[in-house]
Amino acid sequence: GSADQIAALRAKLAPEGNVVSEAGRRKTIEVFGVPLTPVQVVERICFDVRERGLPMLLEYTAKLDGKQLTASELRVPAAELAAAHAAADPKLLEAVRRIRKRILAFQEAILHQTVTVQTEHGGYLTQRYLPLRRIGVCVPGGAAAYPSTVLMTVVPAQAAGVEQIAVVAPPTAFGSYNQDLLATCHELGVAEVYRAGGAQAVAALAYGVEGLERVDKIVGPGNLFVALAKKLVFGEVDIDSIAGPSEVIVIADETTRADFTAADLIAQAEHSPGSAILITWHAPLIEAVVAELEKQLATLERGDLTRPSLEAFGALVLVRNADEAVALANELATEHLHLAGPEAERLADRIRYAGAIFLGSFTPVPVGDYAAGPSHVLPTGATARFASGLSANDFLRTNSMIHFTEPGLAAIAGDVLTLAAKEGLTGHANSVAIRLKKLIR
Ligand code: HSO
Ligand code: ZN
Repeated sequence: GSADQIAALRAKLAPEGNVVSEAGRRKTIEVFGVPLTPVQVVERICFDVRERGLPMLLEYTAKLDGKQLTASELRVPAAELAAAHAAADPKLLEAVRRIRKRILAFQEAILHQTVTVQTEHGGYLTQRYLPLRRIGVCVPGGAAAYPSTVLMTVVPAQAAGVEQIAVVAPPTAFGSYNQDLLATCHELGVAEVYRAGGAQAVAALAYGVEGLERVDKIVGPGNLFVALAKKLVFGEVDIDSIAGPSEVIVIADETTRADFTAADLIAQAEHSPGSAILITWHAPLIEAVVAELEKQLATLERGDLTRPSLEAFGALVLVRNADEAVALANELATEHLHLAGPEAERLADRIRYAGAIFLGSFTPVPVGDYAAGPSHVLPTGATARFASGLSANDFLRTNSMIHFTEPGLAAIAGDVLTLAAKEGLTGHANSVAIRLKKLIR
């Protein structure tokens, strides 16, 4: 591919609404009666919530989400969570329980372990991992309800040992009024669910408002406003990486079934927006996939949402060979990379940049979206260059611990004194030297 072709594909992976998209950032909106960029809007919302707390959170919820809530309606009552759980489809709850176990098993297995290195003369150095105390999870409520996002954020946090988890979801039918979402929270032991979304919810989590204690870290996906607000509050709280619209690249070969691949592209586009790119060196596959897409879209329930998403953010790319496919995939650093052919493992060895890699014909992305174990909160918009998917380790922080014995100090003192002298910090030098005198007999 030429540089132009790569740029065109990259644009498909960073549609408007993605925080890394220039177009999305520049477009102005009139929330406050004057045209402002999304960044300016978010700055104002965060400032207001920080300065004036709960009344502003409720005001923005009314203004932007169209839902007038009273102070006591911000938090979903315990009885309502319990009722949603009691009324839930038993099949949902059974699935949630089984999936929770799978996620927990994987997330616990990958947890960083405290490391101690013994040093000379009986000293030691330790890197100790401790869970965060209190986190906030953003669950989106736009184009669909996402109980799976609750699983994929809350369970890794629980695996890490986080004590308090506050979930925020917009006050919509797909958000915090969604009964499956509430039932899933209850099943996972999440007792704090708040009816708030967008930048105002992020600000409330970051700064705290009456009835919602501030958190130490905010995770979870969201629209442009959520993403920009997370960026803004970062530093006063931690955040996870900033995820935009979902994406997949499928690399397929002559053995790949066109109906499988079409279904995989549709599954991603269904997020609407969601980008879906097929890369192959087998030209007939492209024709076959086009035909399959038409066939499957015709019978698909969400076809009206999926078709425009495919048209805007989909692409079928013919390359010369597997090497070119790998190079292009690395260039695009996509959220999901599905290596559909029998050579998946060999190709995966050469993939450096991707959020999650799906290997083989029987590992469609939805398995990872819903049930496998690694979190589905993954870096999008080519941020896989530097960002990683969410995991239990993101809910840990460390203390280093340093212990020296008297002879250990004597052994290292010379180096400390040399640097202290170079920096002109005689107090530092003295704090070591004063201990040394005792040793010098
Ligand atoms: N593909 C989304 C996750 C998701 N899919 C939730 C279905 N529900 C981001 O990885
Ligand atoms: Zn998905």
